[in-house]
Amino acid sequence: MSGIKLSIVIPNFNEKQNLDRGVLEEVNNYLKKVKYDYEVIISDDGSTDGSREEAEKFSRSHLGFKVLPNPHGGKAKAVWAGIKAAKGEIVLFTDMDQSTPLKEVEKLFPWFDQGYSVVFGSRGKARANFPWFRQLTSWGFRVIRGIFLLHDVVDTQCGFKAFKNSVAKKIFPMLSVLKEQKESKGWTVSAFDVELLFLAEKFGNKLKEVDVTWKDEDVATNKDKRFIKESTDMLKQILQVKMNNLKGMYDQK
Ligand SMILES: Nc1nc2c(ncn2[C@@H]2O[C@H](COP(=O)(O)OP(=O)(O)O)[C@@H](O)[C@H]2O)c(=O)[nH]1
Ligand SMILES: [Mg+2]
Repeated sequence: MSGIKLSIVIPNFNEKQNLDRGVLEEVNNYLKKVKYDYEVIISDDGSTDGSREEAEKFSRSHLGFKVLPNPHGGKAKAVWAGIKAAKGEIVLFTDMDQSTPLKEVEKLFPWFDQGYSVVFGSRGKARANFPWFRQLTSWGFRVIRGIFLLHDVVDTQCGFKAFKNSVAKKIFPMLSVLKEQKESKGWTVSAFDVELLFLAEKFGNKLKEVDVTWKDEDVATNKDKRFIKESTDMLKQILQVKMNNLKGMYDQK
């Protein structure tokens, strides 16, 4: 055993603007106060804006922080690279913009003692700083997803999810996006969160959704997010997960 209680995996793709705003200092200021051992793994996703170098510089002067360089492959691949390296009992992945501040992990911890092995943040229904068109697409996404999969989950997409280490290491490799060989370009989100929770539940893990604070703190202006296209892509992937399951693709031999 490493003695590390919490591994925090932060995927990083061209997050210079958030780094300049001091997100890593924020994370470190919180962690300085905790009484357990931790590690912060910044899993770089082929950044080209100098953010990897900036995170490396920060890591050299802050104990417990390290950067893992990876070729660009999208968020799921970057998170998985971080999880593979994680030594903590519990592994949390969270977004660089810290829209959910790391402190919220305190709300997740108690559930692990109650036999849950996947405990994830939920942004609730009304989200601060969330423009109306995102409210609308996320509502539509939730309604349709709930018809097909994960009926009891309100928010599958919150970027703040914690797992027992062994569970994360078992479930992640089953994700369809991680089996794709093709190179990713630009910003790619996917419904990997949906598949992740679906698989975790399918393989007998107890899932707990916990309300966390979420306020859009993202200052990045380089994220060209086409919400309509992303939402339709996500819907396709929800149907894909449903189909994969019906075809027995996730069943272990
Ligand atoms: N969207 C996106 N995020 C990535 C990618 N690779 C790594 N990431 C990281 O994954 C997290 C996504 O968070 P964010 O952009 O705030 O997503 P959102 O708030 O859900 O729209 C950030 O820490 C990104 O730096 C990628 O290819 N696309
Ligand atoms: Mg964000």
